[in-house]
Amino acid sequence: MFTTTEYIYIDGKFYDRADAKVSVFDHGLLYGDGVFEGIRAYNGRVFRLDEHIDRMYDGAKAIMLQPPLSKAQMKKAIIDTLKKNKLTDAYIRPIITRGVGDLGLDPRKCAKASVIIITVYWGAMYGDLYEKGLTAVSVSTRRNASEALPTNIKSLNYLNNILAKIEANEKGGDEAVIFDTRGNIAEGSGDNIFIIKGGKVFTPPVLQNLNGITRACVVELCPKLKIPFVEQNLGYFDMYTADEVFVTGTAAEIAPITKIDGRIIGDGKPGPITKKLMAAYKKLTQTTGTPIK
Ligand code: PXG
Repeated sequence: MFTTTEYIYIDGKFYDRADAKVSVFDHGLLYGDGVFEGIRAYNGRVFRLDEHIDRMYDGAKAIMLQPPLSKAQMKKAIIDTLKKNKLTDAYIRPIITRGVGDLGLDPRKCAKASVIIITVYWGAMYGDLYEKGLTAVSVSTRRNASEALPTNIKSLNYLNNILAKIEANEKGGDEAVIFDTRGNIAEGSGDNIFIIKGGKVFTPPVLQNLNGITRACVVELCPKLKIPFVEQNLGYFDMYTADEVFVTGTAAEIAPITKIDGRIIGDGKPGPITKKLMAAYKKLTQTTGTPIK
């Protein structure tokens, strides 16, 4: 999936992969104290760059983390890193950590936040599964409640999602379906979930999950393609009896799910509405975005 890259940005300097290191006293490592993003560049353009940076800075604000760069400086640093690595199609991982502190939790000990930008060449995440469909399994791990840690903060604390992924792996699924503590479908381990029934597209609201940027693209595309779209809470029954199911994410893009907990979805192949949305999303990623040059 990932290939080696030459240069990694850390606090204004570029380092070779082997020399790109952070302090063991960085609270990003010690406590998962920080925020990150997953962004993609297609065809020489960074897709939805402003939306990703806005989400990262909103998350930083929510955890009282002062980014050392303005949004404009962060975007420039991302573009510069892509240029330095001569990348036109890439996965981009900007990270803001709380920075170097001591062994106590108190973030006041961390004088300055750190910025890391990793860029790598990236192709399709799920290979031939875009044609075959993925197998999903519901997991016992619940999405951490937003009342405990707002799920809209894309923080460096991903253990909740990793536990879901481990469980999906153990159960032989490509992706997990995570429920919230109220019993509604929340999302996948790294993607949002949609179902289609009777020609309508449904997805849960963005309260107990991440407000996905790919999700927002689907919400935007539905009216353009004259597909009715409904945001509402969903449960097991809705998912098992759906005509089509798909997940969305920057890494996964739009990926069809054709089997969930042993139930075959629709006729077991990616359905027509999912395919229509996949084609429209592909066109969007190939033709829009912030130019790298
Ligand atoms: N929910 C969660 C929990 C996520 O982490 C999404 C939804 C989709 O959001 P976007 O904005 O990308 O449409 C994500 C995406 C991975 C991976 O390896 C995925 C994400 C982060 C890191 C890794 O699949 N986030």
